[in-house]
Amino acid sequence: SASNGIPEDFPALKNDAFLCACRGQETPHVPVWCMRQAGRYLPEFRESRAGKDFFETCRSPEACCELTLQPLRRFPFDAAIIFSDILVIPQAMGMDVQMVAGKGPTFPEPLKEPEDLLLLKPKVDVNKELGYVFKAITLTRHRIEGKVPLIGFTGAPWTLMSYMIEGGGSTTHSKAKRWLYRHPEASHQLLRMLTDVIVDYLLGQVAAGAQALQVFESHAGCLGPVEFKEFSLPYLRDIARKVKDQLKESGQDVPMIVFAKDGHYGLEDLSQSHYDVVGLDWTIDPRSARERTGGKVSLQGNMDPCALYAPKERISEIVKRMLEGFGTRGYIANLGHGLYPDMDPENVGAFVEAVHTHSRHLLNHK
Ligand code: 1CP
Repeated sequence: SASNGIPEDFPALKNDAFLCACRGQETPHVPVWCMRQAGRYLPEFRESRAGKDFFETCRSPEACCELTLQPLRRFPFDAAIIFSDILVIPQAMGMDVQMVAGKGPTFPEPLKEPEDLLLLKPKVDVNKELGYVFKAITLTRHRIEGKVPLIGFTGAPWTLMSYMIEGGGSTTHSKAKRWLYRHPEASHQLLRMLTDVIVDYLLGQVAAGAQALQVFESHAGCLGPVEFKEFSLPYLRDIARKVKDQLKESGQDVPMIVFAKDGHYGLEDLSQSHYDVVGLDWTIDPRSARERTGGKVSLQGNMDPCALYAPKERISEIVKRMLEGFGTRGYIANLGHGLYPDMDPENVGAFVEAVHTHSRHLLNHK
């Protein structure tokens, strides 16, 4: 197995459009996937998850595999993302995290003061603490039968730090931001600890079979440009550098995507941070995103998820305009954030079809 250093014999990849687009290569159509494509908007997902604890599900490779494959049975997505959660990392570091129905992830004992850093494991053995994710990835990579590539992911250090201090979702993130202003050194210490675990975690995912990696900086938007440059960007860069350098040693190159939600002030910097792809939320205009990233990276995004509430014809028009804005090369269609539980699966199908149809048309008439 991968953990013995012997590569797994995985089925051959049949659709490489997503991986080609990550690398800026020409593709027959623009590839498309959706953040949270494995989720509660699918009745089969709700059925599989019914009555089961969220993190228990995350610890079951069979369950994660099934949930990852569900959206692929319905829609011709060009990539799959492994079912898991970003908060498995704080758990691996020794924190208790529960998924509370109607409330979301909750930490009964969040970090309060810098002394609390002593409660975290100083060294995390990712094979021991997160081996269940690696098993899920290996199993899923086999069961996907080479249909599409499998994406692994992690939360970025700042986003994970904010959950560990807030104790759950937050609108202001004021408890976590208090640390940045009041305890900058302890903040850097925590961000460094997280970065080290994340690097090992991503390398473990690749060894297990992940064919691309996405780093979610979901809480970039509550930082300003100055705080972003100090507390987010250096760690995002360090992660990509270390993962890429390590992989290079064994002759591997796995595309990496950074998604800093609402972090448009950091777009130029993000496009020069060793990532192959920059993911965008819907608050950025496609053409200006292209100009500001100057062809240095591929782009991913960025339809407003709420556009999926529109009638199908309107979705098709919105997709067409988005494709014209980004162009068909070095582009991966996606939403600007995840799907919501009340979205109609049929409209998700209409989105995917519109991307494929319009992009094929644009590519054939160049
Ligand atoms: O039982 C359930 O279905 C609960 C809903 C749910 C799901 C489907 C949660 C709770 N996590 C997940 C899976 C998940 N989480 C995936 C799976 C694969 C896919 O995308 O199809 C991924 C990539 C994540 C990543 C994740 N978890 C992020 C980053 C992406 C983003 O949304 O910005 C974040 C911030 C989380 C935390 C989290 N987990 C779950 C919820 C409701 C939240 C957000 C809490 C909050 O801040 O309010």
